[in-house]
Amino acid sequence: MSRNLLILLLGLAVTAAIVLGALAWRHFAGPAYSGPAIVELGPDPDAAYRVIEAESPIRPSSGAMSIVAANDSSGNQAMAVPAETEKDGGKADYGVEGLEPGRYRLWIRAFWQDGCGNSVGCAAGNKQIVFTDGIFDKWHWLTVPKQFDHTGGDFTFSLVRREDGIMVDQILLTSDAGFIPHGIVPGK
Ligand SMILES: [Ca+2]
Repeated sequence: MSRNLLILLLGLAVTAAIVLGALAWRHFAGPAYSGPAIVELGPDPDAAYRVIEAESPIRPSSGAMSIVAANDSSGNQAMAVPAETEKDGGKADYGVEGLEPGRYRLWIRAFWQDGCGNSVGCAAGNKQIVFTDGIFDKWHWLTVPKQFDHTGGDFTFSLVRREDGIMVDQILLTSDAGFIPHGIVPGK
């Protein structure tokens, strides 16, 4: 083997190690979040996709709704109503700046403890919807059939306590009606 070929092969090996190392770091480190994390993503260039970390409300949450450490969640944190909390009420407020006009669908990545802890309300203006389903003890995305129209500009909404024993990791607002999120939605 010639000396030049050896140097070339060594160079390729070092480059591959650096690339693989960077990919592994990205995979394990996950997206870096600081403050209210609102990111853009999605396959449809004409649609809006906004992701909010549930543990990043625009003001401190109230009542029994509080930020908790959570395995397998984005940022390792979630907004929760801890099981058997003795606190009353519970609300967390969120805001998205400059949301594009359109018809939107709201998704949440939730973890329900059981059939007595499997719902959370979401209020925007004078409207309220309820997220609930029968998938327990695992993170999953869920939505509601109803979409809403936004005329453009800032959009604010709240998660509202209904039951205890629930956690919400991420919230997704999208004007892509057919988009179905899976797993942790990446930031950038
Ligand atoms: Ca989170």
